[in-house]
Order: sequence, then structure tokens, then C-alpha cells
Amino acid sequence: MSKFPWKTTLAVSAVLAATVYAVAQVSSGGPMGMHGQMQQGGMMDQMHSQMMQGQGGMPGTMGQGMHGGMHGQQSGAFNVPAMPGQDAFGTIQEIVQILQADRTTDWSKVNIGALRQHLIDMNEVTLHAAAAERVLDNGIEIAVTGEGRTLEAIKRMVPAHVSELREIGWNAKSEDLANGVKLTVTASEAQPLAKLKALGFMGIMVQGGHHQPHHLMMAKGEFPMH
Ligand SMILES: [Cu+2]
Repeated sequence: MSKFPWKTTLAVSAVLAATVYAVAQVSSGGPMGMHGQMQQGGMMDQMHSQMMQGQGGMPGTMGQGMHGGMHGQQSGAFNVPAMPGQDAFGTIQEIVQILQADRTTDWSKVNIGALRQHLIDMNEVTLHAAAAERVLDNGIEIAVTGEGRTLEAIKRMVPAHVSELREIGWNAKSEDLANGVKLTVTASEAQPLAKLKALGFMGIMVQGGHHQPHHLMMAKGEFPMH
């Protein structure tokens, strides 16, 4: 009846026994399975109660992801997973949890769709924009280009980021290109040329800590969209 060679079945059973088996109720059909189940009974009870504690103690609001993850790694025990999925998904989840935990949230203004569009912009600019960097005598010039959705994201994000850079004391400016934006950063004592060259487009884009508060404002409908 079996289509699979015995050795393969045994190997699969072994893998199951070593991983999934200890936590969940797995088929007790194989000889290894039966053996493992009997030996690990006590351990399963222990892990089960750990899982229950983890669920009971899980905070429902902000900071949960990172804290839970670190805790899980340190203890090395089975626990509830901390990772929500993709980074954008997790970012939105965290913001929604903050809004839900805040009694003053004005749901008539909340706009999670706007935050999602911004996170798509961030994805486009970070992962899909082309960045042609040219080193000048006293700075760096970067032609950030793309098409379609990527181009839209570049036009929104790069000039907005220049404003943020200027606020934290950088000599930055942007200029429209047909297929993107030209970003120019002039070197200074605080931002020497060697550093600008090393940072390049994305190293410059991540300067400042404005995204986190801006994301919350966008979600609350308080951020002027471009
Ligand atoms: Cu952002």
C-alpha cells in the first residue's frame, strides 16, 4: 500500500518527532511516534503550561513584538510567536493596537489606508527605486528614478525627506527629474564627504526618527498627505 520507501517514512517520522511532535498531537502510527509520545509525556505537560502562561500574559498593546521576541529567544522555550508577518503588516498591527488601546482615539478620523499607502511608498523607494550616485567635490548627488508606482513613491518621499534632513541640520536639496528626483547633499563638518559616500542613497534616507511618529499621525488622520 505504501508508495514511499520505508527509509523515507522513518526519516519523516524522525523529523516530526524532533520538531512538531513535542508540541502537538501527531499521528501515533509510526514506532518512533509511539515511543516519543510515551517518553515525552511529562515534558509535553510542561510545555503546554508554558504556552498557556505565554498567552495569558501577552500584553495587548505596544511594544509586544520586540519584547516578546527577545524574551522568547532568551528563554529558548516554546512560546507564542512574536513575528506578525511582513514588516509592513507588523507596523500596521502595532499602530492599530495603539489606537485601540487609546480611549481618546477619534475613529471618525482614523485612516489606516493612508498609512498602508505610505508603507507601500517606503517599500517602493527602499526596494525598487534606482539610485545613481555621483560624488561631487563637496557632496553627493543621487538620481533616484523609477516608473509607475515606484515613481509616485519617489516623488512623495524624497522631497519630504529633504525637509526632514534640513530640520536636523543637513545641507540637502531635491530637484524634480522627468523620471524621479535628484537628491543632493552637501558635505559639512558633521557630515563629511567620506560619510556621505559611505551612506549613499539609503543611508541618507534612514536619517532621523520621523517615520515612527509620522506613521501614528497618518493613521490618526492628522498628517498632511502630500
Ligand atoms: Cu514611513
